[in-house]
Amino acid sequence: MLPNLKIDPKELPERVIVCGDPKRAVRIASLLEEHALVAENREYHSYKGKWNGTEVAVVSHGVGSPGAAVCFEELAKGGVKTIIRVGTAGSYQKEIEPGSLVISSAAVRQDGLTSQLVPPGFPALANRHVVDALAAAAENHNTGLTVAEGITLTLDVFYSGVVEFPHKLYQKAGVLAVEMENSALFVISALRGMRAGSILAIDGYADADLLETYDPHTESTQKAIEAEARIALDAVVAVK
Ligand code: R1X
Repeated sequence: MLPNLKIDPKELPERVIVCGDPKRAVRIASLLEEHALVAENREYHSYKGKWNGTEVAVVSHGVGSPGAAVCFEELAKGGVKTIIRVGTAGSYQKEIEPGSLVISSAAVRQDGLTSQLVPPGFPALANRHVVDALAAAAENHNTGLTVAEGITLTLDVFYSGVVEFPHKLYQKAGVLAVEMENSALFVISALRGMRAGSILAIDGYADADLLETYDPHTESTQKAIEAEARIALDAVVAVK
């Protein structure tokens, strides 16, 4: 039994969608044929079903890299081979407006967790086949939403304190968006021989004062989340 996910590895398909929010997991799972709850423990809620005839699980990982890492490690231990994260993120670039989608090709490791797993220069890379599958699925869906692909940044801080994070530097370097779990997913996948990717719905601007402005419940963000879920499901079953 996987202790935190509370799943018998025999229940786990090799292809998994992960997302932070347990409620989003049930929403995504409800799109699957023959969907059923597999387990619920802490923030880790797991469902499975079929997408175009292929078995897929949907598992929530909660907010932040350390908790999410527990989920990713146990998925690896359970024999999972392909993971796509369906997440949300704040944009770094004006033209990537709320309601857009971002496919992450790599993550800047500004989290605390991965430096306790691997040395500083170790890259956090998405798997190129997964990135390609996400890009192809996004094109097929023809949602009319802006879809960007490139480097994202993983940060532990959501609401800032008194230390100023150098957002401008990363914006200038062309980083597209900021979220809190991709680097954990990409590093752990590299260490454990899994293929991982991530698609993100933009729910605001990362350098804004989030305590004043953050609202992920708008219609445009919800529409982007619905679109990214379907794109990720197509990609997770398509990836060779
Ligand atoms: O990755 C970030 C985190 O899981 C994006 O949104 C969540 C915080 O609201």
